[in-house]
Parts: sequence; structure tokens; C-alpha cells
Amino acid sequence: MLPLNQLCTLDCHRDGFELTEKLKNQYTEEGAILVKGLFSPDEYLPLRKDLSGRLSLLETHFGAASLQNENEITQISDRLRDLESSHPGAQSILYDSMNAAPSLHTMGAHPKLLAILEALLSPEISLHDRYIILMSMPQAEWHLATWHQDWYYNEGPYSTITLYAPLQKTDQNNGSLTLALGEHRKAPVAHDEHDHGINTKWHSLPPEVVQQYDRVVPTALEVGDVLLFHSLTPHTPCKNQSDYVRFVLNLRYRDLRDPQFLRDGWRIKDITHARRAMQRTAS
Ligand SMILES: O=C(O)CCC(=O)C(=O)O
Repeated sequence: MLPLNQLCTLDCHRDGFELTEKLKNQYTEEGAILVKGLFSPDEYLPLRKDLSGRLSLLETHFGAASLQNENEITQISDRLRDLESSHPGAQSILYDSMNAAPSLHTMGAHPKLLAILEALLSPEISLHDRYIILMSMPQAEWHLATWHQDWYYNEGPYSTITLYAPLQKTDQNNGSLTLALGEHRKAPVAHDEHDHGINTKWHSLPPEVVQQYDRVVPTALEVGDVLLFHSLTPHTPCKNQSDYVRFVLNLRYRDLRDPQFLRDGWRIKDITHARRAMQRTAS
């Protein structure tokens, strides 16, 4: 395992928002880039307001105590944990409703972000239709991913980039990501049910393949940091061992100039196997 955050990094506080050729080449080599301080923490307020507003409606709907204006991330977490424990399934309703939250769409199309993505992909990019705020509950395993490549779950061009931007400080204690650098230059690896030590619905990479990765990097991110990685970069979150829900903005960007994607009419191929796995409920 390499030291924390030992990956190609653009530090926006120090170097501004533009990717140099050197960083672009490093991204091509490594399959991941950390953009430190791309956003300022206050740019996350609209996301927290959308989370809090939807939570208030659900609290009222379910007859739970409604804490209208509590929109700090720890307060949103406490409210969500309370609501989910009194009304199991509420978290899943909130999760699905965030897909259409205006703040997610605004963040996903932020000019600072698009400039970086266009430099890494091309001027013609498209956003995957799932706008996700991950909500990883403390100690939860069933909905938690383990070692995988995003391409298995989303298809499209290999070059597709995943964006991972936490709404609170995220480290190994609350389940930050670990990445395997350089592996995206190999062919995609078949996924299936494998034992990585947690009881999850996610299909994953074979443990014997994971054991061979030689550039494994754990990450720790602050609010405002954005991690971008290639759809074939293997990665895994760890279990959230904290007392708070881990909230992460999670989006995907595809390159419309990719020749095969264009030949496919910008449509994706069959991902039934992965979809079926994700629809399973815990037994
Ligand atoms: O952080 C998580 O829980 C999973 C994130 C992930 O695997 C992804 O963004 O593809």
C-alpha cells in the first residue's frame, strides 16, 4: 500500500484550476487525479439545503419530529439515521429523490469542473443520467461496494470518468476510497460474487486479481476536494466505522468523441447482470 493520496494532484489553492500537460499525462498513466480545493466549502450549501428540505418533507410525512433548518452535515446525518431507524426505507426514498435535485445538476455542470473534464476527455462530454449522493450508513455492508471497476456497472466508453466529491471530511474511518493505479490500461476484468470480507450485494473483482495490484493508494479528502478516475480503475470504499452517514457527490462523464461510443449511437450495451445484482435485497 502506498502512502495516503500518493496520486497525481492538482492543488487549486496553490496552482489554480488549469491542468498542465504533465498532469494530463500523469492521469493517462495512473487513471486517477485528485483535484484539491476545486470547490469552496460554501459551494456545497445548495446540496445540503436540498438534502435537508427533502428530509423535512419525509419527516413530516412519516410523522417524525421535523428539524427544518438543520442543514450542517452532522445534523443531516443525525436526522437521516433517526428517520431510517423509525421508518426503514426512508433513506432509499431520499437517495432516489436526490437524483433530480437541482443543486446536483448545478454542481455537475459547474464551469470549473467541466473545464477539467473537457481537458481530460474532449470538448463533447455527456453526463450519466444517475445523479448520485452516496449515503453510506455507519457499519452498513449490504449497499457498500467492494473492489470493482465502474465500467462493469455503467458500460459506455472505457475513458468514462467518475467524480467522487465528499460533503464532509472523508478518510479511512468513515469509508474513503482506495484506488489501484495504472490498472486501467489493462482489459476489463470479469466481475462476480466474491468474498472481500463484507456481506454486500455488489459484484466485485476476484480477490486474487486485487492481491496483485502493486500501486494501491488510500485517499483522504476534505470538503471541496474532487477525485476523478477512469472507469477501469479498480477501487473500493472501506466500511464506515464513524457515527455519521458519509455523503458523497458521485457522477460520471462520458466522451461523445469516443469512436466506438459514436458507432454505438451513444448507447450502452447490456448490463443486466450488474443491474440484477444491485436490485437484490439483503436476506
Ligand atoms: O464510496 C462508495 O461508497 C462507493 C463509491 C464508488 O465505488 C464509486 O464512485 O464508483
